[in-house]
Amino acid sequence: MAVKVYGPLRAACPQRVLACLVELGEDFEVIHVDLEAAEHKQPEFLIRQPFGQVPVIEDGDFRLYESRAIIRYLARKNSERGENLLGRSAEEKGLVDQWLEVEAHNFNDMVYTLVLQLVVFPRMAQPTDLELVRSCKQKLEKVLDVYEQRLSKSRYLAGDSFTLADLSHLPGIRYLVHEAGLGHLIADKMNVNAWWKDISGRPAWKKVMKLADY
Ligand SMILES: N[C@@H](CCC(=O)N[C@@H](CS)C(=O)NCC(=O)O)C(=O)O
Repeated sequence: MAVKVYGPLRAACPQRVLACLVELGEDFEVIHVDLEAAEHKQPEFLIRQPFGQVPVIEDGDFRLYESRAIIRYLARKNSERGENLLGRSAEEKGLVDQWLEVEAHNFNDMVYTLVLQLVVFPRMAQPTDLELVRSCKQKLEKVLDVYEQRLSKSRYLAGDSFTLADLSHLPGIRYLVHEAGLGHLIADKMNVNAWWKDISGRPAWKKVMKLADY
């Protein structure tokens, strides 16, 4: 039975889930949620996701929200077949978890603020806080210095194979590069740039981009 994914194809968190489903070769069906019409704040949607955010999945009778919890669930469920996205040894699994946490707490927080200030607010004709943008960019550069160091030692964040740790960064970096005009933050770092080219060139991500009609 196909996994139902609730969320627009063009939102970052649903894209994280879709990239994972495509990597794993699992069937899925996207159920569009119109954020502009605030469908995600309506009682019918709040039954599925009480915080009023996308994505949510339904896998048969099982319902799950929080995109990083969803990708972990999907990867565990499919660990016997398809790509191994969780790491193999205890050490590699530990590193996958470590970099997933770094993505969620060190990287994503900065990207979220920058996208809000540079992409969302201008679209809504609201002013951009340039001081906040400056300090966020500075903080993100320091975070990416750590990535540069790490990626000088291994091809992927958790070692020699592509895992959830890498996958989870795809939507955020796409926003930086293609929507916020901050591609130089990636391009200026040799190893980070090579890693981004590698992971964004994977057929699964290209398929998600095609589905989203970019
Ligand atoms: N931690 C949540 C964050 C979900 C989230 O922020 N979703 C955004 C779209 S990427 C959303 O629903 N935004 C609309 C809103 O928060 O009202 C996850 O990873 O699933």
